[in-house]
Amino acid sequence: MGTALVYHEDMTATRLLWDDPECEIERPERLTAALDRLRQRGLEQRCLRLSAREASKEELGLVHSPEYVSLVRKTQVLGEEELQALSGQFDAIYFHPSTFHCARLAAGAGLQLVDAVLTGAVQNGLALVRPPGHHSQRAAANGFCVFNNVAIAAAHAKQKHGLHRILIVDWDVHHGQGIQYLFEDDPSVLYFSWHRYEHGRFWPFLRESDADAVGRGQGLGFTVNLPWNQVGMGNADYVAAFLHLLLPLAFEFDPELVLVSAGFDSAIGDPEGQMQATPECFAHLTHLLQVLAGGRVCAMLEGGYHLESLAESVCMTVQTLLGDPAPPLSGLMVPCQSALESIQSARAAQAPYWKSLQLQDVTPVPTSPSTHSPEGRPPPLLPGGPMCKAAAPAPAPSSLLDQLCLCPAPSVRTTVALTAPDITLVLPPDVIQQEGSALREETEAWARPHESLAREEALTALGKLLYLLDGMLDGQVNSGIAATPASAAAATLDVAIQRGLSHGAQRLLCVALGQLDRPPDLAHDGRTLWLNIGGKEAAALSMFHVATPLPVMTGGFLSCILGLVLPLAYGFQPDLVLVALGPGHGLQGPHAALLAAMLRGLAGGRVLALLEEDSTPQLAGILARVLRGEAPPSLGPSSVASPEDVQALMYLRGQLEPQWKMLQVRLIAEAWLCPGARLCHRGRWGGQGK
Ligand code: X5A
Ligand code: ZN
Repeated sequence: MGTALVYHEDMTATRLLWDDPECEIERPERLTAALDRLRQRGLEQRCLRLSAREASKEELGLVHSPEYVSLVRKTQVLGEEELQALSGQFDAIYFHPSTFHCARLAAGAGLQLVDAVLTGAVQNGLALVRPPGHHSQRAAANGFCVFNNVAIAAAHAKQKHGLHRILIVDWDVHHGQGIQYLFEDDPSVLYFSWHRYEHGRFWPFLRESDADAVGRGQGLGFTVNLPWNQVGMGNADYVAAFLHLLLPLAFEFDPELVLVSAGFDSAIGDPEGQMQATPECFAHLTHLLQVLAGGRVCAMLEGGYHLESLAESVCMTVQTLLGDPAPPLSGLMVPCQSALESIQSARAAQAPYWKSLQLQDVTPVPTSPSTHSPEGRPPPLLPGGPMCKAAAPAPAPSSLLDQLCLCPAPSVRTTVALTAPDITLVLPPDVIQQEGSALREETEAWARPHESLAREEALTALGKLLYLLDGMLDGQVNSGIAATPASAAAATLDVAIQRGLSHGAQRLLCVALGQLDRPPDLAHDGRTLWLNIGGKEAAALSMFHVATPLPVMTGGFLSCILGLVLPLAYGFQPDLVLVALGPGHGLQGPHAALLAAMLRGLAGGRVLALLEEDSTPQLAGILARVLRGEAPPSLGPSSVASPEDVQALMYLRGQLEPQWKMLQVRLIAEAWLCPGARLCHRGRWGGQGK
């Protein structure tokens, strides 16, 4: 449905006129660097370009006092000395004669973006603005911010569009205390912010930036602070924060709109943040937010002071808003201890207000397994005991992924290879229905060991699947859907795995729903992570062979995805994902769509969905749409997880978290669990940063 890019050249006018080492980083080149890079990448051209308008006095008045607005208006006619004197009355602020005009454009850009999204003109968008907004308060400029662009947009969405639930995600590295103050007693705005905090020793040095500030009155639980107490937080820390803190609350909140205070000073290289997250991480953060609110995501620029890192991160965000798959994340996916402490304390502070956090944190983790491996003894998690390195698969990226980085969007995003013809009716226009099939002899050779593939129907379906898979592995097609007769599902999946592994996939994630057993001849070499959802009981037969029952309630399904499937998937870093809806999978369309949409964040979006031939065209259609980048339908208010669902998750987490660190949400005496623990961590404090 399209992505808006809202901008106006006039916003490059405001600049620092005197010497001030604190403020000099907020300069016009921030906007031009970002925009130039968007053009270079051909991304700007793919967006609906909107020219920013000025916000009106009334619109500014949605969050600011009339006195403050007229004070800022008067700066237009002040001389340099007066400007400097007035600036000195605020913390980390400079005024310029153009500041009022720029700040009104910045706020107006946000309003235009929200209007474009809420009227359905576009699906999502980014407003490239300065000055930034999230520190500014009802009657105060602060931290380079004059008018609170995101807060004004939220108030406008409530007032003019009648929205009742707005999520604000502030991924800037500073605490947007301005937004917090403006909505702290308002349950219709859920404000999430992570920020460099260092136990209060980092700007703006506020007690109320800590995790125990959770809102007040009616707004209790609608302010979520995640303070980072060390610098150097990276991709694993950010993704873990989303999976284990933000997203459970966000799904429970069920927003109608997501606003992002998109500051990129939380990215690597930034002098303010001193963090380590790479630009691709912002593709993943964006992607993870796009499953909310039917994909209505409005991002507005806040900070970001390292021009190169800023420009790249902006490109990643826009590219993802446009629906391109996120590039794979680099680096070891192991959150650091300090990040886990922060996430855990924020979860504890929020638990009284959110059902999705409650059961999980109070249920004791069973020490002895409630299920047993076929041999009747506790499942051996790993041959040879705890293996810290296991979370770090082969360091060499596959050559396929290298190619993928050079050419991020294959010309054909999604192919559908179905034997049932009625699917065409529900396909979006740019989804290609595949005609081709693998060579007959080749197909027969793959089918030979499997009795269930002997039938003509099964063989035909297999030929199409193999052709599709080859297209994906060659990089011609990004994702696809294939169908198979129900009786041949297991064998077809087995062949798909073997073919994937022998044709270039280094690590293959297989998410099998329903009654599908791990192929018996599949090598235990750590190249395949087998995850069965729909098993009779929760069991971790090895760190690469996990089964869990299909959760009955939506709440349980969400915690299974966020608390188990995605942490395992992000930890494993596959370069190919197979999702199979096998016999008796019992998955509803919206649940299947959500799972597929979220798995698309892995492997550069290289996801093949395998359906049973008699699946409804609706199911195939909804999967085709999410695989090509459309937002999944929102699930609506989520029910709680059943005690059994929670039990299964807790059990698996207990079994697997020593090996799969992305699962971790509690603090464990790590040295005790895993004697080599120190080796698990990157030399994260050794390189850049402090
Ligand atoms: C928007 C933003 C930072 C202010 C830092 C002052 N402001 N030391 O990133
Ligand atoms: Zn910032």
